Amino acid sequence: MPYAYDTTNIFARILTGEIPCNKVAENEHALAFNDIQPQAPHHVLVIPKGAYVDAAHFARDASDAEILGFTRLVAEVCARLKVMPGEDGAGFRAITNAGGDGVQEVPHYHLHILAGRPLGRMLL
Ligand code: IU
Repeated sequence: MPYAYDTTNIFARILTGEIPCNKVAENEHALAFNDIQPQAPHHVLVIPKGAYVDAAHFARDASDAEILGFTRLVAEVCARLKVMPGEDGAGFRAITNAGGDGVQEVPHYHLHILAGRPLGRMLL
C-alpha cells in the first residue's frame, strides 16, 4: 500500500526539501530531525525516505537495505545525543504511533526518540 507523496503530508514535504527541518542525522535510507514540539530535552523523529505510512507498512514492504539503514540511523542518533544506555543511567525511549487507535497524526512512518530526562514508566 504505497502512498503518493502529496502537499498535505508534512514529512513528505520535508523529504523533498520543500519545507526545512532541524536535521540531526541522515543516511541513504532515512532522515532524523528534531520534533517541533519536543516532549523531552531530546525529541528526535526518525523517518524512512521511502513512502511508508506506518511501522507495520514499513516492516512489511521495505527492503532489507531500507530497514537496515533506518535502524542504523537510530543508533547514530543515540550516539550523537549521547544517550546510548550505559552505567551512567543514560537511555532513551523509542515509540511510534500508528493508525487511529494509535493516534498517529502524520501519515508517514516516524519513530520518536525521547531522551534527556527520566521518562517515567509508560502507563497506558
Ligand atoms: P504522531 O506520532 O503522528 O502523533 O506525531 C507527530 C509528531 O510530528 C508530533 O510530535 C509533532 O510535534 C511532530 N511534527 C513535527 O515535528 N513537525 C511538523 O511540522 C509537524 C509535526 I505538522
